Amino acid sequence: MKITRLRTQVVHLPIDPPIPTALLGMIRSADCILTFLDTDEGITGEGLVFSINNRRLSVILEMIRQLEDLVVGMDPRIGGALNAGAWKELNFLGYEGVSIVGLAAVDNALWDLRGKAAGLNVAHLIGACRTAVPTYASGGLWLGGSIDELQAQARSFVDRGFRAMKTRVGPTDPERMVARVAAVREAIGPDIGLMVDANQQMSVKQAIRIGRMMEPLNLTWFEEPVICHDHEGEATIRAALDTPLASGETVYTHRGVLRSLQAGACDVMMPDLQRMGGPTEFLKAGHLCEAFHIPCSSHLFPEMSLALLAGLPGGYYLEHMPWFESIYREPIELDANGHAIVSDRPGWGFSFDPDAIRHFSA
Ligand code: SMN
Ligand code: MG
Repeated sequence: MKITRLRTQVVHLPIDPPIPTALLGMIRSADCILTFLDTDEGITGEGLVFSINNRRLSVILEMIRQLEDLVVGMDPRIGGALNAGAWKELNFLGYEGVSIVGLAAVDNALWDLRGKAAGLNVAHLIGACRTAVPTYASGGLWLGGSIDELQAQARSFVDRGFRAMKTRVGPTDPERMVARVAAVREAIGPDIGLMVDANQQMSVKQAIRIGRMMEPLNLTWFEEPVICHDHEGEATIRAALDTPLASGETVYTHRGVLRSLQAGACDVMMPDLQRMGGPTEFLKAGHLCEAFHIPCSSHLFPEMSLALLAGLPGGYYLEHMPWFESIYREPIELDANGHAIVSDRPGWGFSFDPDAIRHFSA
């Protein structure tokens, strides 16, 4: 089997109502570049990367297109050669940012193709450790809204079968911030997992103070309290709190994850498939986490990350973000424990819906 062509398709997925965030302002859309790798045997691999609010999407698109010559002619069974080749090619531009996001788009499609060519889900292709992965609802409990609305949404996640969820904090006074988290805990009771994400907006001292105030709320983790480059600061906060500290969504490639692990920056790593540079790098990052005894979660991209977390011995919570679900034919299903079920369908097990592509590409 040989890859004959790389195709791309931009789709604009509205986020309605828009989401207020501390880091990125209002989020109104998830704009995706769907990437397809066609083969001479009629099988096509599919993957996606994205940008928020359509920002600089065309730059990413051009980067992906510029990588086509690395995969055309390739036998997908020898797909590991993509990264080896890309590493040399990207040396000039660097191993963070657009170059790595471009690589991720291609590698995401390549792993789907390898699974489809083998007739196996990617989880089974790599040797799954579990049939379902714990997951948490992440598409809600944003900044803004009243306490009543926050509590109603938290209860609605439990009603839908979730056994864990994440809320965001900032920018407001600590008492108000913690009161909102406490209200969520009160609404869901003690048995549901609760994460808090500060999106890098605190100082080390603020994070320790607010983290201490939240200790009685028995959080599953406190995420990205300080700016992503400050691994020393993260390590200081981690040492000061009993609550596990989560980080990693803003680091690039397994080398970024290694630096974070070496700095002792977190109790939970949450690599982002697009910033890793695709599944090849994500899995390397996951294995590094195992060597450091740190559970490996995921950031965004649940339809692809599910198979990868199922295949990692230290695979931990899948972030269930609903932003991309309208472009896929199949939804992520939860079992009775609120875990995301690994599909038996080949490749990612989630495929793009041509009608949805037409609808959202207009
Ligand atoms: C997040 C990331 C990207 C956009 C919105 C929110 C957040 C998360 O940090 O972890 O989901
Ligand atoms: Mg986050």
